[in-house]
Amino acid sequence: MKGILISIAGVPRSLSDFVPDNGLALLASCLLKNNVDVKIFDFNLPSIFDDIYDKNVKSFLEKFSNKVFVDGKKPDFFDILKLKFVSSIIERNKKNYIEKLKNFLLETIEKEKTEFVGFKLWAGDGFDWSIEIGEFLKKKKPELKIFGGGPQVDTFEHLIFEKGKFFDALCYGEGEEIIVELSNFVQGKRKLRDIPNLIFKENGKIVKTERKFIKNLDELPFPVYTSDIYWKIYEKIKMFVIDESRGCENACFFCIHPKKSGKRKKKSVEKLIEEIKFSINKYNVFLYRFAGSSTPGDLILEFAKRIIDEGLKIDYVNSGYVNEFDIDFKILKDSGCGSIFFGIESANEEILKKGMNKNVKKIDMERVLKNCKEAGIFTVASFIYPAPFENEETRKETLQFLEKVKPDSALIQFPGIYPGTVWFKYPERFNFEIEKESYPLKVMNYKIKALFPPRMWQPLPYKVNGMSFKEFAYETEKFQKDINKLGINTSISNEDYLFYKYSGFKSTDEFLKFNRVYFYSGNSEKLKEEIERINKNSQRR
Ligand code: B12
Repeated sequence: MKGILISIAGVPRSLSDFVPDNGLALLASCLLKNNVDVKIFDFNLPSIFDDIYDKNVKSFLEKFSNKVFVDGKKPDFFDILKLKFVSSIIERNKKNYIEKLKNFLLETIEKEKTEFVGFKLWAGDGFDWSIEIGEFLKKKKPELKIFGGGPQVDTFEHLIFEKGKFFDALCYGEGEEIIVELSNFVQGKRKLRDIPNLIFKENGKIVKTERKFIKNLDELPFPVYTSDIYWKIYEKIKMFVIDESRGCENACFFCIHPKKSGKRKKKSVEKLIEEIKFSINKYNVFLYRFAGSSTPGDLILEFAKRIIDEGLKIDYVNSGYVNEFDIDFKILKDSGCGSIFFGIESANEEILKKGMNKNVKKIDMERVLKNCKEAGIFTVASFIYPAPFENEETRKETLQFLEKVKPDSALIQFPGIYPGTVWFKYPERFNFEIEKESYPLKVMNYKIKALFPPRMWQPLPYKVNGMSFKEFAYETEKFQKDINKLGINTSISNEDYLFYKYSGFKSTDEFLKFNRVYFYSGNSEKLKEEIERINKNSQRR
């Protein structure tokens, strides 16, 4: 029995796109344990730029991005005209690239006699490309079973069938047991109706089977990243994502997690240490990013103590919820914790409570962020701006908070409304105006126009505090600029910090500037060199 797992996320936009996909590596591991021969095709690689950005495109974008990002000059009228022209060439090249992927996958499937394909579905370009390729494969090989799973299914569920009718089944929630059952289905040993976490069509009607959660994360096998299974793993960054916890108790109104992963579960520290040791010995990997959207504070502290006791020399980053992080950050720092991402969202307690369901006190946020920074951990605070109920006063309050706390980086996003969240369910409660019926289908394949600033993207069809997309995206941009004026960076995430640490760049500013140029102009050579440096430097211990 042979299967392949595929991830296509579109044109890479940041170094984190080059981190190996732990989700697919875990599914592959489950399949291997059940004697299914599997391969992972993760097309999120620097070399993708060579297919999509041809020589002329690269050369114009390099000049343009050096002018704008390095020299800090404003683009003129002719630059914008040329940018529009280049953008249309890129769109044409993307079409050719999809054709290339189709043929490559079809040849592989025919040569290997593959019986099923599983797509991990992402948003944006990656979603459209996966649908187009899946449709093509099904047409050429009707007997081939095609499944879909991943974050996009958790958000849009059965609506995915509106764009991709060819899927034999979609998997929502956790997929470890499901992918094995699906391979049994392909062999005729199981019926779809008897497999949990599925959405499929029967006689034209949508069927959703019962939800099942993994009970004990310790029982999961380790993800598999060997080069015989994971295609072109050598082009990826040597950083592993460690699935230390799933689910979250906090139920923030904007977050999909209460729906995706249910109640919180944690891996034991014992198992985590075993996984780290295994990754060092087998793969020579020393950089880690925890997967949990909020890593439990008690778990990370226990983990840190064990890392120190065992004398393991690693670097890792994680995310945290303020109320759980009144902990001794020095221990974390000594164990190799390089950076923590805190979802702060706003400094105004009423916005937090009424708009986000976050019962966090400003005084606690200040203390935790300050303690984290003082321990020498690169402290990232993320904000949603403009938030529901935002006004001049609350804007000022968040700016003053930032001035006082001075995190190492403050990431600012406008409110994103995901189907399946409380924000989407009751928009009127949060000052959002949204056409609920048509919204999910409109945003399912929403594309970020990477070459242009957000205000020039296709407008998202909702209003925030009475403002249209153009208006609120402009507010976000202005807020970012005001934060920059405080001397605070607004672009570096927690994992970026580790990439920076080992990238060889002299300052975070330099790291940002050059990476902006590389990604903007599709400079795959420079990206590959940078990845090599990160991989080499992070192993020198
Ligand atoms: C770690 C992480 C990453 C890692 C690893 C990828 C991963 N595992 O998803 C890295 C750093 C590579 C990454 C990158 C990106 N990420 Co990310 N990432 C996360 C994060 C924080 C945790 C994911 C995780 O490890 N989950 C645990 C693993 C085991 O779950 P999983 O991968 O989803 O797979 C399980 C199921 O989904 C299912 N499944 C998945 N695929 C399939 C396929 C089949 C056939 C079946 C049956 C089942 C199945 O089974 C798996 C096992 O249970 C989540 C937020 C969160 N806390 O969930 C965001 C998140 C998944 N990322 C997100 C985004 C947007 C991105 C980027 C596009 C960021 C960017 N550059 O803009 C990139 C692109 C990805 C790429 N491949 O290049 C979004 C996805 C939104 C969407 N609808 O697409 C999320 C939800 C965050 C958010 N709210 O914005 N990410």
